[in-house]
Amino acid sequence: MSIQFGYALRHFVQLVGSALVIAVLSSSAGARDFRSADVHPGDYPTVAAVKQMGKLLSDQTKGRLGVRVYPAGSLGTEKDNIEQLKIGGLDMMRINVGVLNSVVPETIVTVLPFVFRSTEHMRKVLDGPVGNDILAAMEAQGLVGLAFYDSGSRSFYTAKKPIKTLADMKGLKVRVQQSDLFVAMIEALGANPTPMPFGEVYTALKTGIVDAAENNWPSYESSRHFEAAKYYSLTEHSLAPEVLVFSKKVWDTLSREDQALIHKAAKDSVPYMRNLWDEREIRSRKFVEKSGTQTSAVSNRQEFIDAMKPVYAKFANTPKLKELVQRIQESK
Ligand code: BDP
Repeated sequence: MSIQFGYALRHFVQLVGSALVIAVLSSSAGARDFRSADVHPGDYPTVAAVKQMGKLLSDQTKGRLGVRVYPAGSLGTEKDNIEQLKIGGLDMMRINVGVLNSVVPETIVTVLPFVFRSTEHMRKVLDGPVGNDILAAMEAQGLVGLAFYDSGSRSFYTAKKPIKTLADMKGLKVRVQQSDLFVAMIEALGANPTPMPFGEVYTALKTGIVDAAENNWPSYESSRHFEAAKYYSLTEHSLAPEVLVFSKKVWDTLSREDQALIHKAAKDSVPYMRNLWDEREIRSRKFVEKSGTQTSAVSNRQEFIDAMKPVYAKFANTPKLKELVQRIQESK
């Protein structure tokens, strides 16, 4: 037997073997666990909430349907997950809207700087008709939007010195999500954006590839970015939420009843998530401040608001997006 043939045979046996394992696992007791991806670790509020969604679904169907979360980026980056979802190689994902901006333009309006006046305003908008319209817009892109989760507010953190004024942003190398809107926001502040996946940020900060990044308290804490960038400056420039998205390819194979149950379980996990979130924001902040993080306010938040305004015209650039922005702003 030639070496190549031996190798090919072994490879074939391995493939058949793993296919059998998957078949056996997925046929156990007739139960079906939808696979859901998340970049955060097991104890993060988004992961815990998707597990809760799975529990609700399993209770409703007496164990026939459930959700299995693959945490900590074990199924790849968020960008990879979008592609996997589109082809039906993955059933579900919990993802930040930022990465969806180029795929579903309607998500842009939820990322725009300072578009939400408060957490309350954001929750109200996303729970209402505007939120539903954005979720519905995903369908045209092969995605089924199920529900929004909170992600708090994003602020900048830096390795060398705190950001106190807009001038401090000048020339700073800032990591952003892989989103053109985030890139433009950083440019509008006079800094240099570097888009990269979440999993690469810790090393980028540690090695000086970037000087800064921006995120909410829980992500800053759980990713241990606080070890590499100890100045956290409260710009609170975006409340870009999290979203639960199902693969339309897979969705279309399910009965209407099962689709409704999945939808309901997702929606019902939202209050559970928000409780975890509110508690975690406080805990994460306390933890990092105890570990050396120095938090400061910016001296004039208005200069950040004014500097970032031009991105509205550039990104909310269709009648549909303009209308969504207006509805957000008019919502009390
Ligand atoms: C976190 C989001 C996560 C993003 C990450 C990022 O929960 O989905 O991947 O930010 O900045 O807040 O990439």
